[in-house]
Parts: sequence; structure tokens; C-alpha cells
Amino acid sequence: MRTQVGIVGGGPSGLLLARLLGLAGIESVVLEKRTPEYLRARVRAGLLEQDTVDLLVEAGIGERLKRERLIHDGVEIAFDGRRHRLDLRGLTGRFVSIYGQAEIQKDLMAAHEASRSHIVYEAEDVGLHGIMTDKPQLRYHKGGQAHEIDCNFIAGCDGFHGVSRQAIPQEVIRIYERTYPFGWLGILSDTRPVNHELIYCNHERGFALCTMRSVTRSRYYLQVPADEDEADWPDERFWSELKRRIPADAAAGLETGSAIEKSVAQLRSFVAEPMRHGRLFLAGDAAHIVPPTGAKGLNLAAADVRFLAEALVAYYESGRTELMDGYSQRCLARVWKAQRFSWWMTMLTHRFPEASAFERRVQMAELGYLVGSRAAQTALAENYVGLPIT
Ligand code: FAS
Ligand code: PHB
Repeated sequence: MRTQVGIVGGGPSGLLLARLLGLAGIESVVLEKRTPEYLRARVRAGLLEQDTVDLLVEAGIGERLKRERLIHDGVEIAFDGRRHRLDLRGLTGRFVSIYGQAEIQKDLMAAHEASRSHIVYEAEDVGLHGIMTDKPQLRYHKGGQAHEIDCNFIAGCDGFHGVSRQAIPQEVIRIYERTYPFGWLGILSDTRPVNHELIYCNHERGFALCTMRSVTRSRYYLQVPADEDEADWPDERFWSELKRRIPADAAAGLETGSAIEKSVAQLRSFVAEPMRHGRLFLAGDAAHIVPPTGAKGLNLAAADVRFLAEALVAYYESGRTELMDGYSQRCLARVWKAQRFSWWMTMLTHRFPEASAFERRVQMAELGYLVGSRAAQTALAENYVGLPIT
């Protein structure tokens, strides 16, 4: 088989890239190792920057999103039992949207089925070959048959555990990483959200986050030890711990119910540089991971895809390569600002087991300064709503 761009990974990055390329008349083939059912059921991100919404609308998959999303003008930070609202729109003139990543995945898959672009699900043993030549190739197995795809370029959109990043030689790739001594236990339930906006809670028992997917579907997270097993958390234990960590007035109004999903996500800060090697371009979680505290993971992936689509369209339309040549540097400038913010938000809101008494006092002073300073709130807000695309 032959195509112009071979894409490894059919998550949001891979499918959004294929969609944008298709709209520009550029052929692609997506190789995805999982089944469509698995991808539709994955519960992940929920908060979108306006630039991400704009890109999804440009990609022609914004209709349901604009109809069903929740618009949030503010966000709350709670500590010492008190709630403090940051007026995102008043501070920055911008707002954020709540629309589940699972819904974006469904919208992207529906659009691809309609446009008949080529997605191979349950592709096995995907291998990248010839990325330093002008004839790169993807090889994979499916149903016991070996397949080859000759292409001009390869986009590695296969997430943190994918194979694309491994195709960059050890002597070329530079890894920057920080792991955290805790994870997030998340629950999804068909219950009324405890608040109309998100509440990030710093509590002595650990961090908690109150978020949602709609006005009838809530999502909550609890900071737990990194090796925690969700099987040790029956619904009742989750709800009782959540009530202890969120402010009393919120706890009093908390509607509990059965979990429709419960899972533990590890937290890490991770960047692989460069994001391009020869004819291979990495995008999304294949190149970087942020702790979800700043709600940046999916939004960073969307920005990478925007930049990569622009670069590939410029090449195919006019042979220009300067956007390709500048791709990695342009993405990483944004990635590192989001890494800083996500790390800072995590340090501000979580309880670190090994923190000294001095470090705990500094954390509380940082929170006190934040709620008392418009300048500090503006700095948080402009990162949270999303820094301008440059
Ligand atoms: P993805 O990991 O989503 O997709 C990669 C795709 O490649 C997958 O479909 C995978 O099956 C496929 N693949 C992997 N290896 C392959 C191979 N060898 N061959 C073929 N296909 C292969 N971000 C937020 O902004 N807010 C959040 O609250 C949030 N919560 C998260 C919770 C969890 C548990 C996780 C893991 C991530 C969370 N994220 C969150 C980040 C997440 O949303 C990512 O940023 C987003 O999924 C990135 O999309 P992709 O880059 O497409 O990577
Ligand atoms: C979510 O809705 O899943 C969510 C929102 C904001 C975050 C993390 C997760 O910072």
C-alpha cells in the first residue's frame, strides 16, 4: 500500500491529524492497535482550551461539541476548608469548555467513517522503517498477514507507551522526566456535579478534584499512593473520602451514586526531544506527558497536531519545508510552558509525603498569596485558559 502520511495511533492526535490532512486533500493511513469499541470507551480528559475547540471546529467536528459542551468562566481553589473562585473570564477575557475526550474520540471516528479515510484497527507489531530516507515505511501485521505502507512522512501519535518514540536513536533523543509519589483515583458517575465549576482541593488528607462531563455526569479524583489499586476502593469508600477532602458546604450537597468507571492514573512530567527525526514527527503523548492537574495533556496534543498539519500542508502545497524544520522547536516552546504550569499546579495543590514542615508552610503561603493577589490569579488564569498559539 502507498500513502502520503503514515500515522501510528488512532487516539485524538492521530485522528485529528488525519482529519486535518484529509480536509487539505492529503492522503493518510492510521494504524491503531486497539478496537473502535475500546477507543470509544476510554475516559480521559475533560477540559478544553478555546484554541482546541477552534481547531476541532476547523476540523469539522465541532457541531455536537458546541451544542453539548459546558462553558466555564471560573474555577475554584479550596484549602483550609474555604473556597476561592478565580474569575477566568474577568482576568483573561477567555473561558474553558468541558467536553469529554471520549466524545471527541467518537466525533473524530464518526467523521472518518464518513470520509472513508483509511484507519486500520487492531494493527499488530507496527514497525517504523527508513525514517532517515525519503522512502519511510510502516510495517504491521493483521489477521496473520504482513503488510507494508510506503509513505512520504510518518506521524508518531501512539501515546506514551507507543513504538514511535523508540524509533529515534538513543544517541539522538533526550528525555526529561519527573515522576510523582502519587496517582489520581478517578470515578465517573451519573450524578449531579457538586458545583457548576471545577473545585481543586488542597487538603491535609490529600488532593481532590471535583469536575464533570455534563450537568448530569460527574467526575471526581482523589490523590492516592502511586501503586494504589482501584479494586481497594469500593464506591462507598471513595465517596466517604471525597467528602472529607472537599469543603464542608460542598460535601453537604454531594450527590453520590454508582461508579460507571473507576481507574488510577499515574502522574508524571515527561518530555522527549527532539519531536522530529528525519521523516518521523512525534505529536501528543508520544512526545510529552503532563500531570493532569493543569488539564493540559489533550490541549498540548491538539497544538502539536495543528503545527504538524500546517507544516505538512505547506510542504504538499508549495514544497516549503521551513514549518517542518521548525516543528519541534515550535511545539517544545509550548510544551515546556505547559510542563511548568502543570508541575506548579501539582506542587500547589497536592500533599507530598516527603515534604518538610517548612515546605508545607511555603505551600500554604503560596495559596494565601494566590487568593490575595490579582497578579498571581492572572498568571494562573492565563495559563489555565491556554497561552496564545504562536
Ligand atoms: P493517546 O494515548 O490518547 O492515543 C494513542 C493511541 O495510540 C492509542 O489509541 C493507542 O491504542 C495507540 N497505540 C499505542 N501504541 C500503538 C502501537 N504500537 N501501534 C498502534 N497504535 C498504538 N489530559 C487532560 O488534558 N486532562 C485530563 O484530565 C487527562 N486525564 C488523563 C487520564 C489518563 C488515565 C491518561 C492516560 C491520560 C489523561 N490525560 C488527560 C492526557 C490524555 O488526555 C492525553 O493527553 C491524550 O490522550 C493524548 O492523545 P494522544 O496523543 O492521541 O495519545
Ligand atoms: C477532567 O474533567 O477529567 C479534568 C479536568 C481538569 C483537570 C483534570 C481532569 O485538571
